[in-house]
Amino acid sequence: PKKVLTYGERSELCTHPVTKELFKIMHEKETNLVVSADLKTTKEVLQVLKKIGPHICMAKTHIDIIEDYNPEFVTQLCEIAKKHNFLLFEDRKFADIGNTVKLQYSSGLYRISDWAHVINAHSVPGEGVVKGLKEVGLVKDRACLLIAEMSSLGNLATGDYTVATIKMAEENKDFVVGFISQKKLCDDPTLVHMTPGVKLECGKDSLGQQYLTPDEVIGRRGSDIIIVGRGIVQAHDIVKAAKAYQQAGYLAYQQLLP
Ligand code: 5FU
Repeated sequence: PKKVLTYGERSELCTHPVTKELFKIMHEKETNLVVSADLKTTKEVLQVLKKIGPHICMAKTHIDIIEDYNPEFVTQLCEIAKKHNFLLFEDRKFADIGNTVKLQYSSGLYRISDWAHVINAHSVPGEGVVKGLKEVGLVKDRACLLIAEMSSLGNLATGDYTVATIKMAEENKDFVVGFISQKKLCDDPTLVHMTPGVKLECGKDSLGQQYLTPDEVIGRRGSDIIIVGRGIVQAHDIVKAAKAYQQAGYLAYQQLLP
């Protein structure tokens, strides 16, 4: 069996600045937790991130959920990220032709490429989606994850679709740094696997979301990062919840090490 590398070792192997930084943060802060801050006001998002910043390696946003969006919000978001040493991931799920995603990434109200270290894309349009995003992101040292699998019931990102997505990532490693997936999909230690649909107890919501535990995701399925939304942001004590997910995710990782 292959030797499992530490986050520190993987950081050194990475040539992309974003994964190099991400694995370094994971190593130094001892966390493989990404929080999904799916809240409707700028105030709530900032409050949550100020509180749980020490426990996460990255914050995931859906910027189009926010009702009182303003550019000052992004300035504050960046300040908190810098202060607590975590990266920003906009879960935009780009899924159009190259020319359109290029505009969606750089322009409009949100100017995502100005502040998000990481974005993601569906592979369904074909390689043009990556090529378009790359034209904006590459010069800014940004990174992209491809959605190779989803957590939701009955999703179509399976089988040959997943295999073709892995190939698309491997062929665009200057910009694509890994996957949104439900398990480890390839052995390249410089590619990162990030898994949403995580709670301390497995189960589902009423709209098809399916949850796995940190131990299952990291320990058994070999993914690198747990993405947790409601498990943290809807908890009675969000700091306590963030600590619990940080601990569960990191323990599962440590148990894999030689
Ligand atoms: F690509 C995916 C996926 O396959 N499943 C997801 O749940 C993305 N997500 C996102 O992760 C989703 O849009 C939410 O922002 C988050 C999960 O939130 P939860 O509250 O932990 O269910």
